[in-house]
Amino acid sequence: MHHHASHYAPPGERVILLTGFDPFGGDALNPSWLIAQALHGQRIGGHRVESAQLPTMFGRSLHHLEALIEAHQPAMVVCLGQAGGRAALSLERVGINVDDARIPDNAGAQPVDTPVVPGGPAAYFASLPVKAMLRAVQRAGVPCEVSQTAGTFVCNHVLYGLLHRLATRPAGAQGVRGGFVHVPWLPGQGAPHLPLRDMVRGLHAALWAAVLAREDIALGAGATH
Ligand code: PCA
Repeated sequence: MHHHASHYAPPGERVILLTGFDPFGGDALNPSWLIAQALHGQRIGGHRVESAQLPTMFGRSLHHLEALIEAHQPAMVVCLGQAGGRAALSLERVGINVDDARIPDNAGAQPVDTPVVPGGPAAYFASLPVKAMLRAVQRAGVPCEVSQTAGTFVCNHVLYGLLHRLATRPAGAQGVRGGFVHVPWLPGQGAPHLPLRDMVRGLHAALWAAVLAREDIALGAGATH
């Protein structure tokens, strides 16, 4: 009996769900999706990476993510997004309960000061060990930082919605960790930028650290302003 590798998941194999977005705001590509694609099927610390694309749309992005979580029952969810203007892989610490779009999303929606989840708490902290991930990525020689804001566009929308969903799951489905990593432009999109291979290597190191570190480490990575 033969199983094609991509169709054969050993029973109990744990999944890291890794998402990227489609291009938005006039860009021809989105590095977040190229990185997710490059890591699809990789085995990291006993987990298998399952990659998927989210639409850069308020609402639809989150519904799609929820369907992916139902389908794959991941042990960990890491969403990636492009952050033009940033120079390093940005490990997001927090998602906030507000949509405030400076540009329209890919469906033309441009909400201003509406909640992601009406009546939800103001914010959720990412449940990934961001400091352990930071150290691992920096040791791999890839620029990395902890970020205190994921903005108020679709990426923050997805981060907040993900964390709300993980925090309010029924008992028995707890313990799934989730978070978000913003990535710089690729060469050719603008400056600053990082090569795709460096971003893929950095993300690999970050996922490895996230799987291995049950507890986060104490490592100063705050911002003065
Ligand atoms: N970046 C946008 C949305 C999609 C993406 O890749 C953001 O930072 O909100």
